[in-house]
Amino acid sequence: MIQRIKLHLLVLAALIISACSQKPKSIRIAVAMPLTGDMGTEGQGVKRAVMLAIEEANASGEFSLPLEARALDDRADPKEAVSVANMIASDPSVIAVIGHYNSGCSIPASQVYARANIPMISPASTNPKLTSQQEEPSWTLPKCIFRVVPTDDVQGSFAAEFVRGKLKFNQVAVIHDKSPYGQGLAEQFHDSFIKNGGQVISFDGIAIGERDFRALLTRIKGAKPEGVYFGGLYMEASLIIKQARELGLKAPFFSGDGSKTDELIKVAGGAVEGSYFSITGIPVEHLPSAKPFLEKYNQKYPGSSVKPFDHFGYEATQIILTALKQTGADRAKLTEAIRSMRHEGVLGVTEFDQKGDTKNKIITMTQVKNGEFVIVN
Ligand code: ABU
Repeated sequence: MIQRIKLHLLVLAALIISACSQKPKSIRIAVAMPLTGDMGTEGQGVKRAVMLAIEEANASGEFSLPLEARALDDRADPKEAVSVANMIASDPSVIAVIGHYNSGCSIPASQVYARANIPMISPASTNPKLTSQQEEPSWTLPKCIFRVVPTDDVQGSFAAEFVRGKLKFNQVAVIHDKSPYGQGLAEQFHDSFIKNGGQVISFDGIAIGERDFRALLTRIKGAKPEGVYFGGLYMEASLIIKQARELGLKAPFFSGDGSKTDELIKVAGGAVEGSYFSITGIPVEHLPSAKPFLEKYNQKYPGSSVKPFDHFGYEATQIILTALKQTGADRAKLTEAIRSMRHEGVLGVTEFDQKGDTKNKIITMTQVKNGEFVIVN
């Protein structure tokens, strides 16, 4: 009996030694996005862009091991995002993460990645806290959180200055979806609009997933705002615009980068005509440096329209691949290489500041005209 136990222990030890000494057969980059639900359309776009970059890298012959994307669905749910982050952190073949999409997911997940010193680059999350938390005295983890999009303090102020300074509106109503992104952006807009001499006549929160906004919109209509600003995502934005127009609330509608997608036009239809949406960066179709990306994307994915954050996802992947060429597959070394990188690619030049934010601060205002987003500022 004792002999048999000894034999089993020996076999077990041999298996463990063999597993530990096995060289990885591939290098993985995780893509943590909402891949289902309302936001699934947007996350799937980023996933397509990341896979395109990885396919090109494999074809280049510049990497010693095959590269793979490991895509995981966070369902735009913060709890699911943390669960996904734990799965990623415990996969030794994952060297970096592209994600998450929603700030409400990125912020809690980032702490999991930091504990494992896995570099994370968000292509879409714009709440300032995602990176600024790394500057807090209580932050003792590696500073491995980055993003390639400008933050909501920049975007909220830009939108408020447009509404107040360019359109000369005096009084607006503000609605938000109570998420870190939506509420944060609405607060930035609110503060900047008031700082510029405007008046915010109401400030209300709705819930993501809510479908009937008529009671709130009826109250707002009674207050006669010159404009309505919404901080949140495209599904709620579409329904708010539709229901506002049905109720005869005709004041122009404004929102941000979480609402600006062709899905909004599909849901809201003609009701969205004339509405304004600020976006991070320059629309991809107007970006000369993104022309090769667009051609390759359209060739690989015929029939799939490029979503607003796809080129950011592609660029984030290129940054990781450039770092990988410099350092090899070492999470900590990759973080340092990304931090000091000057990357020239689809977005032009990307460099990161102390916090891990891109130094690019461009915001563009678009307006829906004849069913298309047109640049107006
Ligand atoms: N920035 C657009 C929406 C994603 C987010 O920050 O939650």
